[in-house]
Amino acid sequence: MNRGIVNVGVIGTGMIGSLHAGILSSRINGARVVAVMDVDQDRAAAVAADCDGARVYSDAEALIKAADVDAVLIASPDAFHAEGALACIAAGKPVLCEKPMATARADAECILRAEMGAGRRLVQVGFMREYDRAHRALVDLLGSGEIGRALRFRGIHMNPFRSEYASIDTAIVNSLIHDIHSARFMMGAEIAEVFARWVPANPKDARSARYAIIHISFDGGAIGTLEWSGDSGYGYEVEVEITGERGTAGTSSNHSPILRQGSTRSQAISPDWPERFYDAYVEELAAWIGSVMRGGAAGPSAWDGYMSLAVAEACIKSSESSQPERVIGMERPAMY
Ligand code: ISE
Repeated sequence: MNRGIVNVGVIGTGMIGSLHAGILSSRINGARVVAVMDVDQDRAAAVAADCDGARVYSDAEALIKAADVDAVLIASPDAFHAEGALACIAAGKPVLCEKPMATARADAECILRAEMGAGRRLVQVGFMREYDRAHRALVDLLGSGEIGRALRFRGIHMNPFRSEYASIDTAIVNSLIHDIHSARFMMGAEIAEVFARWVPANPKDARSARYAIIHISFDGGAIGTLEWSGDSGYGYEVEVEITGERGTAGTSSNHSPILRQGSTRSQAISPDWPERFYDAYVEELAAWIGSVMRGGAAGPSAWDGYMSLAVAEACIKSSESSQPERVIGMERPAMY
C-alpha cells in the first residue's frame, strides 16, 4: 500500500461491479481502482476508462496476483465468487466478495477454513444492508432495549422482474440470501429451522418462482417470515419489522415526498436496488477501505457468508421436501 492509498482490483464489471468501481473512484478517499477484469472486454474497458484508465484484465487470477493490487472486489457472477475469494486468501489480499460468498455451503466452508488457516480476517461479504441507515437505526433501537426481547422478524423484499430469478433455487441463493443475513444480524441469533413455500412464475414449471414466503425459527425461540417477490409489478422495496415484548418497530426507508394531486395521494418507490441502496454501498465501501488501511477486514464476515448459505441450503431442501428443515452448520469458530 502506497502513501495511504489502497489500490483496488475489481473482478466483474456488470451492474454491481461497475457501481462499486464508480463509487470507489469518485466517492471514497484513499481508494483507487487500478485494475478491472471481465470476460466482456469492451464492458471492462468502458469501466476502466471511467476509473482514470485502470488496466483491463481478462483473467481474474492474474489481477489478484498483480503486484500493485492491494485489495480485490469480487463482483463476478455468483458461481465464480468462491474461487476468487480463495485465490485472494492464498495471495494474502483483503477481499470484498459480493453476496453470496459461494453458491453452496461446502464451498463457503472451504473459504472459512482457508481464512482460519491464514490466521486473520481477509474477507468481507457484500451484505450492504448492514450499512443502510434505516436498518442501522432499527438495530440501534433494538439495542437500546426500547421494545424488549425480539420475538418476531418480518422481512419484505420486492423486486422488479429480472430474468435471473428463473427458479426458487436462484431466488434463494442470489436474492433471499440478503433477507437471511438481515434476519440473523438484526435478531442477533442464528436461524435454526426453515419452511419454504412459493408460487411459481410459470404454472407449468413448479420450481419457477414468483412469490416466496420462508417461515423461520431462531435459536432461542423467536420466529419470523421472509417474504420475497421476483416480480412486484411496481418497483423495488425492502422493509423489516420486528416485534418485541413491548412494541413493534420497523424500518422507515422511503423518504420521497407524499404527493396529493388530482384526487390521488402518491409516493414514489425506488425502481431497483442500485437506487434504494446507493448510500449503503458508499458506506460499505468506505468502511471496507478503512479496514484495509488498518490491515484487516471488518463488517459481514466469512462466517456470515457461510451461515447464510447453510440457511439457504436448508431453504432449498425444504422447497424439495415440502417440510420444515433444520439448518445444518458447523459450530461458530473462535476466530469469528
Ligand atoms: C441483487 O443481486 C442484489 O443484491 C439486490 O440487493 C437484491 O435485492 C436483488 O434481489 C439481487 O438480485
